[in-house]
Amino acid sequence: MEGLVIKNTGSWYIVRTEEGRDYACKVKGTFRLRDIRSTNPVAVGDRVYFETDKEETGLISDIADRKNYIIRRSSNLSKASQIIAANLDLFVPVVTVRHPETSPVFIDRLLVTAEAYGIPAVLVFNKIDLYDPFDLEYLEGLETLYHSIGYGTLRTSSVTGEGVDELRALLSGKVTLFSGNSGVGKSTLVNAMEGEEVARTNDISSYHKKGMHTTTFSEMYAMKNGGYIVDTPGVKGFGVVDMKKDEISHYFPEIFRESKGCRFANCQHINEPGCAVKEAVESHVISESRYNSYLSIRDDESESKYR
Ligand SMILES: Nc1nc2c(ncn2[C@@H]2O[C@H](COP(=O)(O)OP(=O)(O)O)[C@@H](O)[C@H]2O)c(=O)[nH]1
Ligand SMILES: [Mg+2]
Ligand SMILES: [Zn+2]
Repeated sequence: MEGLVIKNTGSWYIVRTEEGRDYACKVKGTFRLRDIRSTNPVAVGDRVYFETDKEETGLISDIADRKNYIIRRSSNLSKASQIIAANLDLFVPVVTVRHPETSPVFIDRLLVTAEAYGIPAVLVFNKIDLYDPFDLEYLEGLETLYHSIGYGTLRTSSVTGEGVDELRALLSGKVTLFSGNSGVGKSTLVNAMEGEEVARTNDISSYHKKGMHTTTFSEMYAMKNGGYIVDTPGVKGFGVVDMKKDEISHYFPEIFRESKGCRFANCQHINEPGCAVKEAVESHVISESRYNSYLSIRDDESESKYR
């Protein structure tokens, strides 16, 4: 049998078949993942083959080739990584200008991740019902900046419903990863799009469990009009495993574009002579904020700040 992994409970994978039947599956003992050291060989979004002799349970025997997958380092101690999701069509950083403020470097960190995996990204600015005139002015600046680089953006509010229909239409028929700081309203947005509570939110009662995540494993929500949303639990950010320091500039499209004018082919755009990127920052062709994110992500790549 064949199906799509829609949930990982830690001990079981929930696999949904084409007909919409769910099977709780385990991974066959002999099965080995070939290409990656991972704490979870199977991830949500994986298309798997499984054997079943019972009504509702099965054994996964193979995974179809993935078109992409997103990983997170499991801990500082181990080099193993956790696959968050596979076969994504769209990456949606959900960010907020306020309550809480998402830092520009974190926004860029998420976009760099999308670029590194080659997944199209659309930035969602959420909770816009809470923004005062100053926040809205700041937001306009951000929108202009990200549009100029080539990213689409959307304003949303689960309270007023603004942007919710547009977002639902954008996601229709796709497997989309929602990512962003905890508390920005990802789960509430999923519920707003679906018109019912499908994703658990961080409401008042769960604030008692300080530091604990509502869920530990990734889960995909099947949307009514087709498509799935992966709502990553408590993901503060994830390192792009194996992203080399001198590759980071490739994931800032505007920096990459300007870097072709640098005197040295291996220019890192720090303080080399004839650096076209630094010139572009000085003439405001590249934003200072983006350039600072570039430097910051470069510095952090060997550290653990974002994990
Ligand atoms: N004012 C306002 N509050 C929101 C909005 N979306 C979510 N919230 C609140 O923000 C908190 C965190 O939401 P949640 O969906 O759990 O965030 P998540 O951690 O990103 O999944 C909850 O108290 C929500 O009620 C919004 O659009 N406007
Ligand atoms: Mg949530
Ligand atoms: Zn340069």
